[in-house]
Amino acid sequence: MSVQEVTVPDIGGAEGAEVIELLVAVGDTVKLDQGLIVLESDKASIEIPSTIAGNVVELLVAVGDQLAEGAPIAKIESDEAPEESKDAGSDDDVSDDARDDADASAEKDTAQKDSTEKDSAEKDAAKKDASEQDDSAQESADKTEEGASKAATSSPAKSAAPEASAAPARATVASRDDSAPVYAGPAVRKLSRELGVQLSRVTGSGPHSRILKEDLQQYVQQALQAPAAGGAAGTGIPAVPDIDFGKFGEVEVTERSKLDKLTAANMHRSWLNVPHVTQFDDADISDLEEFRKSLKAEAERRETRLTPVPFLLKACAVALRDNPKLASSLARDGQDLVYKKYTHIGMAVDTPAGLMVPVIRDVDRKTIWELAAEVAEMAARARDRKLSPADMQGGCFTISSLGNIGGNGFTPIVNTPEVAILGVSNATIKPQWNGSEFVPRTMLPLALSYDHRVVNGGDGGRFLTQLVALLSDIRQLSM
Ligand code: CAO
Repeated sequence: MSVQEVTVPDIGGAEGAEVIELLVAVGDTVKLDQGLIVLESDKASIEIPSTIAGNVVELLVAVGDQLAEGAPIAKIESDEAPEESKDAGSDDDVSDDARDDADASAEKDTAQKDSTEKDSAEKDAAKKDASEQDDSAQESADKTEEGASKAATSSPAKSAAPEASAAPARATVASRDDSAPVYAGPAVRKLSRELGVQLSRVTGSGPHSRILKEDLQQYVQQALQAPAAGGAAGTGIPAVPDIDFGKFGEVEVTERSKLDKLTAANMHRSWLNVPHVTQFDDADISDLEEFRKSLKAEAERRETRLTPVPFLLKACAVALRDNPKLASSLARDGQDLVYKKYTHIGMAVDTPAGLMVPVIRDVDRKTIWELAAEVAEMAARARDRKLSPADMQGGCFTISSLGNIGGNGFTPIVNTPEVAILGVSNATIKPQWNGSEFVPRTMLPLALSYDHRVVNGGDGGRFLTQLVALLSDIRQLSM
């Protein structure tokens, strides 16, 4: 019989890891590789195994101690000689397998505060857990990912999409400790891998927030029920935290309109699917504005209004004719490009109920007066909620004009399955250099966003340059 000291092995660069759990007590019989304590660094919780089988005669650490490599943990009386080779290999074990087992041992959570409370059933459960362990490589990969996730995400980020759909879960997550380690047994870990669930996002209902199988099942159920636009379930994208704003002051919660929710889903889909590029330019519309204003009386006679929008529609129709890719759509999972022989252009309309995009058909074949009348009519019907679904279908391109509202630029989101959209901002008078002096000109800021899978910078640049030229000299619109 000899008494040997078990020390902290190389724990993978963790400096000053804290003892968060004692897994054995004086008098316990331990097997080789059985966990003695759990250390927690800023990256992971690590179970430190015994390098020898025998009886624990003295525990040299307490919960809360900071330990580094070489620190003594326990004295173990054994009739075996210490296994040098095992010692040498144990570093690796700790880096991989022991890390994997760390949370398994946390199942014996009553041992964390008082090892004497441990009962044999728990020991049996721990043994069972240990026997359930998977292939260590896979376990290690899982653990690494989880460790990284723990280090990289804050507590709010852990409150993933599913919590958004369940008030009780929300409350639980909101109060969850940011730095709390994830406690779950190997069986639960295995199930989480099979289901593709990151355990750091699951709220544990067991002692010490240990994650039970039921917690995992509830998480998955909530994830499946969560509305697509409400979170990032299943996408792998970290969900936006669900905040209780009432904690900071008075709030009023109102239900969003159906239209708002639909728009949100469309925007989200476009934003996630389309690699966006936005190009900017200013068109000198001084002459256009002069011409437009000269037609005011004629417009009144025709009982309509002539704003810059009909000119924009017309100019876009010409530029789309010459740059047909910007009016195309991807088909067959991105394999084919569909070129359209028609020029239907959508026009974003701001309505009290939300954003609507009626489509003006055959823009290329209509006069400015016809377009002016149709813009006014479509905008009125949109605001009166009198558009039919057919009125909003079939667009090849969209114009979103915020010129009447203000601002000098914005980056519009492509209205899929279209591949390009023009954002129009407020025209203002700016000094322009004419070669010999600065002159005041009315400049219209334009932003062209496009789907970079279809439209290259060259395509976009040519389209926008032509558009600027057309708006700067509207005589070309008739060419
Ligand atoms: N710069 C300066 N003034 C502009 C302008 C511009 N780019 N565009 C329009 N105006 C002026 C018009 O000339 C008009 O003034 P006058 O009567 O003195 O000529 C005034 O703004 C009001 O125009 P309007 O809004 O009544 O009509 P419109 O044809 O310019 O626009 C519509 C129609 C439907 C595009 C617009 O009303 C609208 O809803 N825009 C918002 C679109 C939107 O929400 N886009 C964002 C989508 S993403 O969230």
